[in-house]
Amino acid sequence: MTTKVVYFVVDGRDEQTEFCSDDDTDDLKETFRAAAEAGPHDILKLYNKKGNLINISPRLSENAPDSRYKLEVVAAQCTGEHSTMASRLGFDLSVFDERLCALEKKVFVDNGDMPETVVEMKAKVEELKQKLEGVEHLSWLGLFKDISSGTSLKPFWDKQKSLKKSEQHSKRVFQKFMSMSKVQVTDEVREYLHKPTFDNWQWDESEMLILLRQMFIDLGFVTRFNIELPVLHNWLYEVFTNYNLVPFHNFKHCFMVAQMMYGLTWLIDLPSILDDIDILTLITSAICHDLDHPGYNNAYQINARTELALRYNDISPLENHHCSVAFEILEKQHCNIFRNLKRDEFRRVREGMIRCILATDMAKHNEILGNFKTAVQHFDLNNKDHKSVLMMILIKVADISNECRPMEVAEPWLECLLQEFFNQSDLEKLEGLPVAPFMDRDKVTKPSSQIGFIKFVLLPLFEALGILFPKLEPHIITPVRKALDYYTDMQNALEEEKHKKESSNSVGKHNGISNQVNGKIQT
Ligand code: BYE
Ligand code: ZN
Repeated sequence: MTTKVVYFVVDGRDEQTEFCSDDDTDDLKETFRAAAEAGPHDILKLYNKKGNLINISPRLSENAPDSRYKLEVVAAQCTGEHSTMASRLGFDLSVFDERLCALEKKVFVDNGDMPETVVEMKAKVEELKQKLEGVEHLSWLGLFKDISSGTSLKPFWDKQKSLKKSEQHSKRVFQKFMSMSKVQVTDEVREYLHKPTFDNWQWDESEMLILLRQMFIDLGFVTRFNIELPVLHNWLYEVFTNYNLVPFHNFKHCFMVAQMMYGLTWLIDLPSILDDIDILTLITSAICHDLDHPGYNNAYQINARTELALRYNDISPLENHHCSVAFEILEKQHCNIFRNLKRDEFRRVREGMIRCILATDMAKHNEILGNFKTAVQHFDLNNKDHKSVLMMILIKVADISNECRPMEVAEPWLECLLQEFFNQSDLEKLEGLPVAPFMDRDKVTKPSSQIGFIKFVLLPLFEALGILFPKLEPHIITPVRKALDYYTDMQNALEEEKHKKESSNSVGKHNGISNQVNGKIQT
């Protein structure tokens, strides 16, 4: 075993190191890294006197102080989309953090006391971490341009592509759908499909296509409007492929809204108060109401000045888009379920669908509910405006009705919604756009979001509809009140847990809330 000494210069400083020929290469690199004050992701380059790049290894030849090697540090390249600003800057604070923690432990065990320097170092790392987190959202100012140029985040439209279903997946669903299309749906399932307690999580997408087809058959649309079955299949499949792979506003959400509309149709016996064109309008609107949703809401579209916001001048960009895609699909004759409608019938369906789909913009909520409450006072089905606002309320109710469902059905939907919201707020932080507090993963919990939403949005809306249709009370109002109790209990349990943690003097950064989205609350 021979001991070697090498001399080198780094950053204008003279340094030297001693090592053994059978030392570990990584250990030696670590020594050089320390001498260069480099981070774990930095690239080290060692040059000899001739300016040739040489390998850092224990086989490195010894040299003399007057023929020093030259050590250079190159900031690490950032290729990952998810890399933080810290790692883009060439160091990863979490590694320092981990190392310090290990050091802290060791020192504490060995010494029984914490040296001032370690405490100081920890505070420094924490301070630096916070500073970086604090400016990370300012990336849009271009402050970090040179660091991230060429390697930075993918542009928005690139991300969009990945939201699209793969052809392979879509084709498999279509094949399964077609292979089942001759199969009879049992009376039991047809009956179950009428109920707001229907559990979507038990069915796959091709089965949902079959069930949507069944709704068209059982409502008598296929015969009444002379809809050819192959056209219905093509249309349903086209609708399916035009829903994106986003956590919430996906094809399953479309199915659930359509199924709730279908359930309401039977529960309040809509055919006795509306004509078949109106019911066709309602069910078709429900199926089309979120077509091609990108998973980011109108506020994002407007603030980020997306193509959609530009096209629709900030006026309900998403809802205008959903509706436009719906009619683009219907323009293809092999998908046009309305192709045998009379000109006047088509005109009415189109007008109605545009009205219903645009009514799903929650920015219009108070206006629509206000109009409905006024109409309810002396409701008259012969009044066109009354009928129109009733249809708008029905699609709105179906759209946000998850909490009417049994808890096992509703709660995963809330998790999907929060996931979509968190994805948006993460992107907004990254792009330096305004973030709505209800979307912020640091501010929102399942109960905190639902308690207010149920009290101030769901109950007033459902109760207004309940005045016109008292029969609905046990189906939509009672379960929502139960959901309110459920989330109130959850809130209390969370508060208690927080207090317990605080009193046992282990106040940490995590309050157990952020875990909720993926896991169930532990009480
Ligand atoms: C709404 C608007 C857009 C998309 F964060 C979805 F508390 C919704 F505000 N929906 N749909 C169902 C909902 C629900 N929003 C909320 N709860 C629902 O059950 C509240 C939200 C989680 C939040 Cl309104
Ligand atoms: Zn929707």
